[in-house]
Amino acid sequence: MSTSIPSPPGFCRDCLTPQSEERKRCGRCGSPRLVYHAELDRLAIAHIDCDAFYASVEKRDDPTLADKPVIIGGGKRGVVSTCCYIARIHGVRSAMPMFKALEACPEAVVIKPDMDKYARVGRQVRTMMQELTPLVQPLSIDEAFLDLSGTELLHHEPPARVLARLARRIEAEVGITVSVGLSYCKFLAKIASDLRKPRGFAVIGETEALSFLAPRSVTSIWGVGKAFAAQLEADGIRTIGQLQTMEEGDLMRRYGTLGQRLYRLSRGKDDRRVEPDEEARSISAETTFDDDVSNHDELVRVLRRISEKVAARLKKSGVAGHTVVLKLKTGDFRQRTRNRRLEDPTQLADRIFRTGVTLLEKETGADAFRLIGIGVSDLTDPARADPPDLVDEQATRRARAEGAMDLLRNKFGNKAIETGYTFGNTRPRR
Ligand code: DCP
Ligand code: MG
Repeated sequence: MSTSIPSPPGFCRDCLTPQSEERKRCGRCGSPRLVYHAELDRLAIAHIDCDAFYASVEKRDDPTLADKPVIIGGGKRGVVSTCCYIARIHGVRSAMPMFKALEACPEAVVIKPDMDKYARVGRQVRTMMQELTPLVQPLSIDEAFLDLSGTELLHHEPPARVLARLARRIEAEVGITVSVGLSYCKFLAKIASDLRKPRGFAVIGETEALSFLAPRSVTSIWGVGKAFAAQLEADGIRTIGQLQTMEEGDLMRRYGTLGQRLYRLSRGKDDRRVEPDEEARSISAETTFDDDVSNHDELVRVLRRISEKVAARLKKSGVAGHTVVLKLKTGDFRQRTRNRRLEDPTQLADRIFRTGVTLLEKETGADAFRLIGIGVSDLTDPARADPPDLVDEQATRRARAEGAMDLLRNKFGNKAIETGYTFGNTRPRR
């Protein structure tokens, strides 16, 4: 009697041939790049992240760099933006001071970043993703979530193979490599894409979610930053496995809504949807500083100015926005966005600004920012925007004042009226 266990579904990432049994090399092309997973044909949430993004683009454009350690960075900030995987073997890392990086790897070739070029390449990759599903949510210049649920009829193959095909296409047509994480939720897809970099393809199914997460640090959980991790550590909690043994009520009593997130994510429960690119359906303005800014008052002043810009654009385009989005970039290029949905849609600088300040309040502390932006999304008809506030009469008065200022601006131009916040602000703007 045969006792062999049926092989899980699998295919070759190079020639895409399905593999009928589990083996080390592809039966057709001999490649060792095979993926197998019992849930392979069911999983549809992916996270894709380009490998050593800026460095890969530079290597693509100068083939003599192929086998050399390459560092992208320098300029005014004097830190490493990224480096290729050869430089990483020598210990070079993102955000490291350049002099340290060169101590670790003196033979490295250092290249100044060319942001316009990387943005172009990032867009090219994003367009290829959007050809597969409208549900593409970019997280940064080089990474995005994709939801491929229900696309099998369209593509005539399961998401896993669609993704492998995409990775192959990006290599062939863009000339850089990506890593893919495939799972049933965003949280695990994002962790998966980082597991086998570069040129990786990692799958995390529902069956192994708990055991996969158990030994990992709580810092893998989305929303657990340094400060919160230190608080958890002080409470004796280091691993996700420890969280898995705790009651939801207990975690919520200790850590509030974050506690609920810990409870759910530690068990691999994450029902956040992949939200397609909001940028196209929002109006925003931002400012990049020459030197990073941590001063709260300074940030508030800039926020006022850019809120006014956004309001002016809303009014000009004849739309109102329902959700205010604050965007911050830290000195090391990490981006944070914070949203708040308003009770009613707005066109008013004052409402956008005040909501922005509330969101900003939670983010400032020791951090210094290189960019601040504010915008509104969920754009709608302005007919229902900004009803008089029966509770806060001040707000109604401010709204009326803003209307009067708009009239004056239309008559005498933008510079004619400045509010207390923007008056006399001489910071460089972009
Ligand atoms: N970046 C930066 N400064 C940082 C981190 C990143 O300027 N501290 C830039 C350069 C990276 C790009 O953002 O190329 C994408 O960031 P990733 O974290 O995805 O890093 P890489 O793509 O470079 O490498 P990996 O293969 O680890 O994804
Ligand atoms: Mg990357």
